[in-house]
Amino acid sequence: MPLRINPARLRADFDALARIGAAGVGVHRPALSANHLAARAWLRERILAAGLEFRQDAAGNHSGILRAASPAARTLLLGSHTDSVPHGGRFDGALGVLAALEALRTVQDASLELPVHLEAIDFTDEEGALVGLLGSRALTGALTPGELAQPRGGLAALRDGFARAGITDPLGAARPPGSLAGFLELHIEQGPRLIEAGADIGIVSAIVGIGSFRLAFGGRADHAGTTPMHARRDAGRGAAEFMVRARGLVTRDFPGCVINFGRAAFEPGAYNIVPERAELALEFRSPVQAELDALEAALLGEARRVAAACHLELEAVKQGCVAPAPCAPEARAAFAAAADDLGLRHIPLVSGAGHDTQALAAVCPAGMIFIPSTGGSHNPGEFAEWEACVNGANVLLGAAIGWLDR
Ligand code: HGY
Ligand code: MN
Ligand code: MN
Repeated sequence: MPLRINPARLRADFDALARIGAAGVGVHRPALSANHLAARAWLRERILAAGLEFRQDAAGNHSGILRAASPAARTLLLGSHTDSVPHGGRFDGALGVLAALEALRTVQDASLELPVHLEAIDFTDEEGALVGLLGSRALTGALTPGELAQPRGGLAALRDGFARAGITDPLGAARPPGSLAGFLELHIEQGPRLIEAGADIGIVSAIVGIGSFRLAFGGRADHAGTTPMHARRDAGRGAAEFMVRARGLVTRDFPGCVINFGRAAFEPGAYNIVPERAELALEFRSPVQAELDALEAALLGEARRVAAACHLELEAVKQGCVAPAPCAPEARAAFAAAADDLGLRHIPLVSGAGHDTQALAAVCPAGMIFIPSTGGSHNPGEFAEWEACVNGANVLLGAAIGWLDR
């Protein structure tokens, strides 16, 4: 009889974690906030209560470890993230961390001897409240001093978060090359495709690349009543025109891509002052690096044209860029075999969301699965049926064990 997780134990953990930083039906646990640190303290307690080894690395990544007999064994990582977007959902990331912990407990309960150390990990700042994929890219050695010097969440937020969490040198989290046997992640789909296809499991084939810029249009503060319309250098007008034209550019010329302006801020920000400065948080995504590069160039060119037409200055500061990543064939095969063993219908999917898996893919075979979810995501209403969560956790467990037999 293949191993199965303990649904009641997983459910108890899921409900307990969802109460930490709860905001309505969702959660508000931005990376390294007090709510997030409370969630991590709870996770540490659950890891120790399970009799597993607890580890916190230099980037704050929290892990439970089930050691192999041989100290020289490599590590198979399972996990995701417990940080959330502001006022997000209770499934995004959390399900993957708890399913990983449940997989370790199930293997331990069965006294299964594995040839690898099995590690359930909660990566720091997956969502980018500070840097984005901070913990996973620190663990793989990809995080750079430059990213820490110019974090997309701002230096003050990064410093305050690190101070709260006692993180002093996140670059020290890099694992020795070759020490990782692989990485597997369970996540909700955060979109409609699995439900539309009537599938139980999405086996991710590739994960989009993500570029982000802080754009600022610079004009001149003026009286909103006495300054003739033709005489204004209105930074707000530049930002507004660019947002509309950028969306048109993507839908017309880059149909496989997406773009988002998550924040717009005008300064000085009064009803009766023509805005002097307009700052935009720009993010864009493509599953293909060359297309991501071409889209970046097209967007910056459009921003320059708008600035010139509106007699404005333009400041464009790159806030990070994560490469698209294919998922490892051996991970995809292990997930497919595990889903087949469970009689679950699976389809391949490209991920439009970024995930820690794409960071790990740079240093070891990495892959992930989705379960169907409704209510969108990055909002409190994201939801997954509990049966789907249990299916996903069992596929994660089955793939981890099956991986080692391959
Ligand atoms: O933004 C993303 O795609 C992920 O949820 N961090
Ligand atoms: Mn996530
Ligand atoms: Mn997310």
